[in-house]
Amino acid sequence: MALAGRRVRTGLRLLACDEASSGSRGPGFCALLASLMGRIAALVLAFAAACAAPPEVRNTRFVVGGMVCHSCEEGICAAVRKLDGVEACTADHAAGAAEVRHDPARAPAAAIADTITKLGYTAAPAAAPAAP
Ligand SMILES: [Cu+2]
Repeated sequence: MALAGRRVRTGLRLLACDEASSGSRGPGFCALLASLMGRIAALVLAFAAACAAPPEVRNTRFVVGGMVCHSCEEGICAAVRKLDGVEACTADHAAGAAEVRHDPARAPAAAIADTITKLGYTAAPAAAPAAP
């Protein structure tokens, strides 16, 4: 039978529609399938939009040990600012801290701490994150 051959060739989706037209699944099945496909497409688009959304930039405070003068602050921030995803850096040797404005997706706090540590200081994100 021609219909059987068509089912084999065209695959699942048409098979479902053929069954719908014969009444075994009700007339709304194809419409339901189309609406489901539409929803999946909308979901994919929403996901793509989320990926293209502006990065979530935030401030992270680091406890930095070993800074003794102003040029320590400068050296640390010069290195940290070179990281992709870092927007700003301030360091305070008296407070033993650095404040970094960064996109955690591109410049995670761990990578920033690592950069500071490689310069010979100790560094760790402060326990309580600073307000964005
Ligand atoms: Cu110094």
